[in-house]
Parts: sequence; structure tokens; C-alpha cells
Amino acid sequence: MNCHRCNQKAAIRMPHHRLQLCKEHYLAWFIEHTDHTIRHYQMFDRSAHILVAVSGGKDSLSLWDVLWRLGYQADGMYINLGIQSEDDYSNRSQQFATDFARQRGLKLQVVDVAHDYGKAIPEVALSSHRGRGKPCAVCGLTKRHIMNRAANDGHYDVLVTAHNLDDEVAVLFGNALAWDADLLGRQAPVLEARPGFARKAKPFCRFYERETVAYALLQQIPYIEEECPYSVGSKQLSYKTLLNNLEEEQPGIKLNYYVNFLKACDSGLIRRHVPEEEDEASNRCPSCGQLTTAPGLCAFCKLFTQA
Ligand code: Q46
Ligand code: ZN
Ligand code: ZN
Repeated sequence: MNCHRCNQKAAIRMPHHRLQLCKEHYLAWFIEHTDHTIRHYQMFDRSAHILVAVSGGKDSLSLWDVLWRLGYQADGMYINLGIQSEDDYSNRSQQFATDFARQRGLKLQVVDVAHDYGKAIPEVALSSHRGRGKPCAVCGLTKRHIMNRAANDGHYDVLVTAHNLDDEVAVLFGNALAWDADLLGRQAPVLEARPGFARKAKPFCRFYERETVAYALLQQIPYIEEECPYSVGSKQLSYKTLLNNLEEEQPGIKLNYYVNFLKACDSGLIRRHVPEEEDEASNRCPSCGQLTTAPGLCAFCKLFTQA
């Protein structure tokens, strides 16, 4: 198996692109392809002040690395969720993020949920009705709130996350299975800014997970390999397994599914929506100042002030 560009030994084969590349050409292709996605979906330009949500995993560190190599002005933001495991998941992933930033001289802002807001995510989940004791619903809301606040307070033009194609397709598949028109209409590579809510973009939305892993490994970026212990048994994970089986039989099916979904949105077949918490948000949370739909504390502040 040889590289299609230089005929050296190929490091990766991408049947969906009918392309196989050596290490050197793969790294160059990956960086160029990210820039192409950024321009194609008009995510941001070179003058933008970017905040990258960094988890210490392969996707977010690869994304930050690519933006840095492309010369974008990108700072990082890490949220320590206080999730412990045999391997001390949150603290170890923070270490990967801080080491990455230090080695490249990049600015990383760290929020420690337990220290800054009084309770770690597993504790908050126990005292909340959201998600029936499983922390993911509480965790998602917390991350969205803190990221949005950091993007607004820091006057960033855009908040970027490293969701890859496998993530996007698993979410899309789940929403399509349920025919949830609202959620389908909210999924996009770019969400425009609205009063109180930062612009959001996903520059890795067209990369398969194995492509982001390959980038991190070939670029020799150390990252946390352990998954969050709460991801085990999630619906998302079973959709990913199912879709991976399909992909093996029909290379490119995931990419086509996603790209054709975006075309259906562009043609008006699927109606675009803004996230629920942003609908008619005209009240301000008295505690944090976040725009909310109903008077009183926002959902985030309610979570952290509950007994
Ligand atoms: S939501 Fe759930 Fe993730 Fe939070 S608790 Fe872990 S698995 S980190 S993307
Ligand atoms: Zn080559
Ligand atoms: Zn609030």
C-alpha cells in the first residue's frame, strides 16, 4: 500500500476518499482539509479571536494543534469536571491539556467546577432530577454554560469544539430515529451568535474519528486515551458501533449521510432551529447574568444552588 502522492509506504488508507497517504502527506492533507472546512462553512477568518474547548483528548488537542499550525489566534479552555476513576480521569486529562499548551506557548484557561462552583459533576448529578442520576445531562449543560460564559467574557469571536464526523453522525442518527425535528434542526457545523450566546463552530465535523486519531499519533501529540467512565453504555456509543459496522460494508456512508443531511437543511427540507434555551430568551439570571426564557435563576445556577 503506497502513498498516492509520493509512492512511499502509506500510513493511512481512506476508502471513502479513495486516498492513501504516507505520514508526511497525511499530516499536510489533514491540516489543509481542516482549513478547507473552516472556509467552506465560513466558520471564521484569520483575524478571529478563537476559544477552543479542550478536553485533553485526541480530537480537541489535534484541533488546537492544527489551528496553531495554520496561524489562527486560538486560546484554549479546559473544564475540570471533578470526575474520578482508577486513573483519575479529570486531573490527568487536565495535565495533558496544560502540557500541550505549555509546550507551544499557548494560553489555556482552566475552570475547576468543584473549586469554582462548589460541587463536582458527579455530586451535582446526584442532587438533580436531570438524567436520573447519570451525570451526562448535567455535565453537558454545565460545559455549555461555562464555555459560553468564557467566550462572552473573553470577547471571543467564536467558540470551537472538536466534534468529529462519528460524533455528529451518532447524534444525527439518534435524532432521526426519534424523528425529533427540533433537535435535527439544531445540528449544524456553525451556529451563529445570538444575544448572550457565542458563535459556535465544529471544524472537525467532516473527519472520521480514525482520522483524528491518526493525526494525533502521527503528529506525536500525547493525549488521554481513557474515555470518561460515564460514557460506557451510552446510546451514542451503541449508535457508533452500529454505524461503524455499516461503514465497513459501505465505505463513505457516514460522510454521505452527514453531507446529505446538511444539503437537506440548506434546501429547506429540514427547518433550522435555535437551541431551546436561546428561544425568546429575554430575562436575565439574577446570579450569573445569562439570558433565560423564564424569570429567575438560569438552569445552570439552579443546579449549583440545589441542596
Ligand atoms: S457528558 Fe457524560 Fe461526557 Fe460529561 S459525564 Fe463524561 S461522558 S464527560 S462528553
Ligand atoms: Zn507521500
Ligand atoms: Zn445563572
